[in-house]
Amino acid sequence: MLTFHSPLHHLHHGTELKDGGLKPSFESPDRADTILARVRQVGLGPVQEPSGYPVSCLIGAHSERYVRFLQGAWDEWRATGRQHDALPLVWPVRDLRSDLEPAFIDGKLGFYAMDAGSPITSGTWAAVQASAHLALSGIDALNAGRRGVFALCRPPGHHAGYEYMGGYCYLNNAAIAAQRCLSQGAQRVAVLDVDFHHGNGTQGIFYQRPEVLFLSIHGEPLHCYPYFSGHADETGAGAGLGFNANYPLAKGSDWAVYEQALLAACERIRRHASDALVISLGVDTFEHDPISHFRLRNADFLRLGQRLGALGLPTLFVMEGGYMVDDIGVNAVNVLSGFEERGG
Ligand code: Q9C
Ligand code: ZN
Repeated sequence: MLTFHSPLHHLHHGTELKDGGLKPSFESPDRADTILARVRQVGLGPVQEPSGYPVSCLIGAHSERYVRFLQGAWDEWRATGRQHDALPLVWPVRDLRSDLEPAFIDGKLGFYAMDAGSPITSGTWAAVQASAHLALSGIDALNAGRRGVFALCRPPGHHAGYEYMGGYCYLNNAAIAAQRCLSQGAQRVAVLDVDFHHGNGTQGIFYQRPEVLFLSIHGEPLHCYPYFSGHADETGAGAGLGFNANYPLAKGSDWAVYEQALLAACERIRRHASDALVISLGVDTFEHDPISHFRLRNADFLRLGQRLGALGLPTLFVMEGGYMVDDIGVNAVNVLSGFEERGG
C-alpha cells in the first residue's frame, strides 16, 4: 500500500486545557512519527510526499471565509502582542448572534470553533495545509489506479466542519478527499468513520447530500465527546435524507459489539454502490487509549481491516485520532495490513 506523509506536521504542536491547566496536547507529533516508523518496519509499501494544491481544492468541504481565517489567524493573533497559543474563549451559543463575523481575532476564534481543543500556533496553518494535501494526493493516487492508499494525516480532520475547527481538527481531510473524488468524476462516495469520536464535521458537511454516504461508529454521545452529535436518529436532511448513518455504542464496547455495528455499516455501504470509499481511521478505539472508552485489542484492528478489504472498493485511509502512542503504529498499520490481505 502507498503511504503519503509530510514532515511538515512537526510544525504543529499545541496545548490543551486539562486538569485545570495548559498541558501539551494529546494530539502530538510523535503520533505520526510512530505510525511512519511502523509503516517502514513492516514494509507496507512506498512512502511519498504530497503534491501541492491551490487553496481552491479546500473549498466545498469548507467555506472560503473559514479557510481565509485559518490562513491568517496566527498573524492576527501575533499582531495583538501575544505569543502563546491562540485559543477561543467565547462562543455564539443558541440565542447569541452567529450571523456576523467578528472583526477582532478573539471573537473570530470563537466564531470559527466548536471547542478549545484546536489551538492556533505559528506552524498550524503550514501543518494543516500539508495534512489536507496528503488526503488530496491520496485521492489522485486512487484515480490513477491504486486500490488502497494511506494518507498519514496530522493534524486530524473529522471534527472540523464547514466553518469551524475543534477536537484537534482544522481542515476536514476526509471530506476534502471525498469532495475531490466527486469533482474528478465519481458519482457516489462513502465515508466510514471508525474513530472513537463521532465525525461531526464530516456529517455536517455532507448532511444534505445524497451522493456522499456518511457512516460513523463511535462512543454514545450523551456520555462521550463531542456530546452534541452522533445519535442514531441523525439520518440526513433534504436530498441527503437516508444518507447518514450513526452507530453509537456504549462505553466499554469490545470487538464483539463493535463487529455487529461494522457489519451493518458495511452492508449499508454495499447498498450505496459507491465508486470509492474513504475511511476516517482513528485507532482511539484501542483498549488502552487515554481519552476514549472502547476495548478493541491489537488483533481486532487486523480484523477491522479485513472487513474493509472485503468491500472490494478503491479505498483511501485518512488518519484521524489515537492517543496511546506506544500502540498507535501497530494498530493503524494492522488495519492497513488486514485490508491488503483481504482485498489488496
Ligand atoms: N480529556 C480526535 O480523536 N477532548 N479528536 C477530549 C480529553 C477532545 C478527539 C477531552 C477529544 C478530541 C480526532
Ligand atoms: Zn477520536
